[in-house]
Amino acid sequence: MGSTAVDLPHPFDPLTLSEIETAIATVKKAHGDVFFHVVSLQEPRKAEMTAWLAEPDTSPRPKRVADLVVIAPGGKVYDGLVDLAETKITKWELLDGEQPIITMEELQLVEHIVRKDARVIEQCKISGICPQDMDKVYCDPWTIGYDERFGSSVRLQQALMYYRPDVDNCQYQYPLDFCPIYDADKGEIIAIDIPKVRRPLSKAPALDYHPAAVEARGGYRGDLKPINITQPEGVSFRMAGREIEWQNWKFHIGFNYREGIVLNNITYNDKGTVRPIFYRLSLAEMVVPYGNPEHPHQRKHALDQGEYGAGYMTNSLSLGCDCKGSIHYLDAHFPTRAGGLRTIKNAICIHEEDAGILFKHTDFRDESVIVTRGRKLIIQQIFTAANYEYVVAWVFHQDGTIQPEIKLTGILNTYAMHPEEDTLGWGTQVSLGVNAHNHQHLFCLRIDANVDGPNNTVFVSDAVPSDAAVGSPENYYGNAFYNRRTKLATTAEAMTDYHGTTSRTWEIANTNKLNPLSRKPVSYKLVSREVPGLLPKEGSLVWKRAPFARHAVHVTPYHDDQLYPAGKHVPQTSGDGKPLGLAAWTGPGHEEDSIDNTDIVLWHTFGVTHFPSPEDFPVMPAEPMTLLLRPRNFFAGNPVMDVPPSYVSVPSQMGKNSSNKKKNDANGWRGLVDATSRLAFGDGNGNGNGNENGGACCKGK
Ligand code: ABN
Ligand code: CU
Repeated sequence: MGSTAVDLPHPFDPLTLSEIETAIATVKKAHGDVFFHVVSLQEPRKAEMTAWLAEPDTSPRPKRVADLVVIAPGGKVYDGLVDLAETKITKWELLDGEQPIITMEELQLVEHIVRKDARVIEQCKISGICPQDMDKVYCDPWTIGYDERFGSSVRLQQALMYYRPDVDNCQYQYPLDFCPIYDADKGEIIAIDIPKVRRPLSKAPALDYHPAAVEARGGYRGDLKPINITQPEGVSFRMAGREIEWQNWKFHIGFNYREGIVLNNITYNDKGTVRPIFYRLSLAEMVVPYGNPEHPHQRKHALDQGEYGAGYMTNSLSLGCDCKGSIHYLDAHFPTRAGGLRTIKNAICIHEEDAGILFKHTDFRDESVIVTRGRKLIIQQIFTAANYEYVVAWVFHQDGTIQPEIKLTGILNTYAMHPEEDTLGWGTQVSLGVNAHNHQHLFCLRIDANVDGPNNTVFVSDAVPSDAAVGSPENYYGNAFYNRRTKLATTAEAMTDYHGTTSRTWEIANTNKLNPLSRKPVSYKLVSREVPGLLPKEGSLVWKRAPFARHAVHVTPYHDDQLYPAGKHVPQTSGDGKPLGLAAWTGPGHEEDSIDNTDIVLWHTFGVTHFPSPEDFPVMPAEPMTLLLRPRNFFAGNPVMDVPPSYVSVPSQMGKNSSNKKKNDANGWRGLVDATSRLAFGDGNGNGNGNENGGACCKGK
């Protein structure tokens, strides 16, 4: 029977430190010392979990299970499961030619090896670096991606090389032109890729972003006054463990090594009825393909989540810097590779922000007005994928909208450039001697839908003109247009792309339930406008390895464990042979799988194509990408009319009789005017910049 003990982790909670410890001890007891690449929650099977969520007091509580990936001596890779209550290994499967996620510990070994390798020292000399300066040579070791010369069985990394003459220099401004390849099993460099045309080390002066460098170039701007965010009465959300409640929303905040933040069991309380919307939301994978055709840059297409892990790379966030205001933090716990424990403090921050105007209307006849300010709830993490930072925010709005947002900042991936070199259009000189190659940042959002229940259907929605000709009886004046909704009934039909010209959106609908007014199915609409197609061609390495990037939308019937759209073990996949991830779930034998009125997962790939420019260097101002999951025909009306207005006056109060207006002030209808807001430059009559009446919008006095 289900337990309600408060000290038990919620079934969606990430593994606790002691659960990670138990899983590791169980494996060590059976198999001795191995390297732990993954020790993470195997999320409960959905059928069990939904039964428990519906009846937590009477349904069995889902078991706590650890999902493990280890490398045993001899480079043998195992996928395992440990039943934590029973301390029992329930699965132990030897993998053939698959490489688990790379850990930061593995990456950090490579730099030391590279510096001591005679062939690397020789190449540095050719580039113009003396052997005694090898301590100034650095590398960003990337998984090799895939290289047909070496295959998948040997664990390999490619070392992207840089020179950093001063330890405080921007790491990416003196790239070197050769690329050593590191064999992780042997612990040595086994090859070096050397370009046909050499690009010696740039002699350009350093361009840095640290304080001394900024001071040397004129210093920091001095005209910024503080902005403080105050919440004198605290926050408006409540946490029970990792479950949050805010403005009718309720959901669970999980976190794992790979996807980072995972949101589960997202519901909205619609005037007393708790309505399910999404069973699970996460950023499931991403890929950053680079567009320079010269060998070996085809290997540069980081699948950062499957290869390195958005959880493993996550930052410890700090108050007032990464997030301002009243912040609630959650930590993340992981294994070390050797089987220890590590904690990333403040891995997730949770806070509210003002969201601008929620709604407003002024009656132009009498200037009666209603203005209501909105606020948003933000669940955020930031991860550092070597040179780049990704700020991932899950933004919840009061009106039922969820807005995933990713900001891109950090430093460009760079390559050496000869002073006379033409970038041939494949990149841009962003600083003297620094070529930043064209690339894309494509993210795959996994939407496990539950719109008023598990049985959902996706429609592609296009704004189109009437088919009828101008002058025809149906469209005599030619002005008719409508919303064409096309049902996606099978996985094959669901592979769809974005069209800006038809304002294309995708509707996740529950066709079993109609809105009482519009008579349309209740739905959540995916509104996403930054949806570049994958630019590397069909058949290219990245096209094969990142099947999710081939279309803006894929839809699959739900199956437990179908979580990773480029496969579970991503390093060194070729994309040939056994199809992986979405290529398997939508490929041969599955094209006709029904996604009509059933439990479905929608996979959405969005992002940006980045043609670098000097403004992006030496560190990039953050570039946001965003999309919306919006209720459409979901509510029976505007769901936020009960949010207290900041100011309201009604026509009957707006007569010329000023005493009437005063009375209206006293009755409180003006609402919750922000008493800390002030006129920026006084009131225009030479008075100071205070406003005792609480801000510029108190015009009903
Ligand atoms: N972007 C590729 C990457 C991520 C983390 C560490 C090394 C390389
Ligand atoms: Cu970029």
